Amino acid sequence: MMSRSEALFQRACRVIPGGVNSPVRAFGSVGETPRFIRSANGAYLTDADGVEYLDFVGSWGPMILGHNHPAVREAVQKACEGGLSYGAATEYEVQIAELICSEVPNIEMIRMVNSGTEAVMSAIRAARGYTGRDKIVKFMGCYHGHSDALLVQAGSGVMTAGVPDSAGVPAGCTKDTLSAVYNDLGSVEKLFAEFPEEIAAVIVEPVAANMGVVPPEEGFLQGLRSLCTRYGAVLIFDEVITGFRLGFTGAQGYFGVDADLVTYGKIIGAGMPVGAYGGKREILSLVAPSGPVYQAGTLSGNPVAMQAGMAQLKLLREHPEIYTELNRKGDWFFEELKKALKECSLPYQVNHVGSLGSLFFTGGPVTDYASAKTSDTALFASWFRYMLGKQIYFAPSQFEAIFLSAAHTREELEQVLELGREFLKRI
Ligand code: KE4
Repeated sequence: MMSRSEALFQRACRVIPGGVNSPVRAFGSVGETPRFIRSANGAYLTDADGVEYLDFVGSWGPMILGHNHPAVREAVQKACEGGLSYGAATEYEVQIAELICSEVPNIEMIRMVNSGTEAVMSAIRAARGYTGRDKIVKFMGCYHGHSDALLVQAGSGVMTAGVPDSAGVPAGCTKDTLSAVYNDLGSVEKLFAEFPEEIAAVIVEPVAANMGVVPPEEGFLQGLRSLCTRYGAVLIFDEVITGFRLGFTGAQGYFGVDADLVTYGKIIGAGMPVGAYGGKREILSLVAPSGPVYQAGTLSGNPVAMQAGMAQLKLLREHPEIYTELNRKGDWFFEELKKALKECSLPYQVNHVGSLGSLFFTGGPVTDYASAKTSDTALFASWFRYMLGKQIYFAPSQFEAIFLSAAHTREELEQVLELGREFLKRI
């Protein structure tokens, strides 16, 4: 008898490309039928067949408090009573912008958009408008959404699919995109030496989380800061994942490095479609209608989404202990995973920063795209299938992250570690 997910997937494949609205959801690299989810609560998902899973994806990051948090749900329910969208300015977008600008370093102004892709695309345009330069530097294995110029040796679903770039992107769109090696400052210095006055921006995931999780090595982010200052380029921190996850001040606060522009997504919408880009007033004031850099959006600053995001950010701001506990939980969990590997004398790697981490099925350290790609994706797939069979839902790709939330309990994590040991003992 076919499961409901299987039946739904068959139907979906007839009317939606690949049966999904975002490629990584298709479970393509793990040889499983994608689970169609019916509901979620706290740390759990429930699929169309009523099977419950302990969830380590958390909608790819937004669910830092766990799914369906009462404060967020009630804010959305109340917001809906006022209607869904006006296409006009509202107090709600002012409130969330004031909160972020008052609490996060270097965010003097911020513009709301509808996705991380849109936030990054717009930040790049603002940096180009501000400097009058065309070239941008990105890092192999980092993923910044699917805008043309950034689909160059990208991570996440692109890396999972094993296609270095995308079809349909004209060479003209990527000719000004330069690729560097994550954690290799020399590779960036070389590009600046070659194009000393042509680089508008360097964009970096301050903790790379789209080739699996790869932390910045000591001095890497600080080095990017000095290079951008020296050559007059804009430093963009893509904090779509790290923003409001590592702490309320994100990676800037966590690592003590100042960016010029920061992009956000995920947590600031609490699960509703929200992205944002913010930073120095002298750059943001060039964005229309106050300046010549055009950017717009019908649903930008949507009142329901703003109230959802505000409810989540207010909770995080008023309860900093959430971060202390979450980061401590992450340190404990990922260190225990390392111990389990040692107990089984397995050479595999665990990278993590706070509540973000990855288990890489490769024998050497994972510090960049090339080393991440040495991972045994077939072995990852069997790990994934084993865990899914035990009702543990990890990201269906070696090149994604494990997201812990405030809703995961120590007991649940201990059970997962026990299951992990069982799997690892069989390898
Ligand atoms: P969205 O357009 O998907 O909202 O954000 C793009 C983006 C930008 N920057 C970073 C650092 C990101 O991680 C993302 C999107 N993250 C992926 C997960 N690795 C989204 C999952 C998906 O594509 O379905």
